[in-house]
Amino acid sequence: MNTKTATLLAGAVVAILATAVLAIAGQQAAFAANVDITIVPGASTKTKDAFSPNPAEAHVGDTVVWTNKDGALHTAVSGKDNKPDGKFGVQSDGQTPILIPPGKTSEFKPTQAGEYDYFCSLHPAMSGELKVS
Ligand SMILES: [Cu+2]
Repeated sequence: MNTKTATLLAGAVVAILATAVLAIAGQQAAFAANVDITIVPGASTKTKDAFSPNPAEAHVGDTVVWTNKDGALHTAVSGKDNKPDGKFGVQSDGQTPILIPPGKTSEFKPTQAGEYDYFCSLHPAMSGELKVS
């Protein structure tokens, strides 16, 4: 084997390894998905149909993203009956809702499986459920 052949072979091995590493990295990225929930137009006067899909399903490690497609301010606060339980949708004090202006988003990355109820603190009839497995 001359030097030129050896260099070409080494280059080919590096290219194959790089491709394998990229493929593995791509697969790992695919495991954590975005789960999109829409706050639908006219949500202020809706109930369980204010959020779509409802219930929504996610896995631990996913990023759940609420997008406000209505023209009014809304929130997506974990808890039930207008009582925040502090799991998501509130500021670090555990009570103050995070506002989602029209066209904006709010995110939650679940770290534990479970069924999470949530609601809009400005329109408590708006209620949803997030199932995390
Ligand atoms: Cu609302």
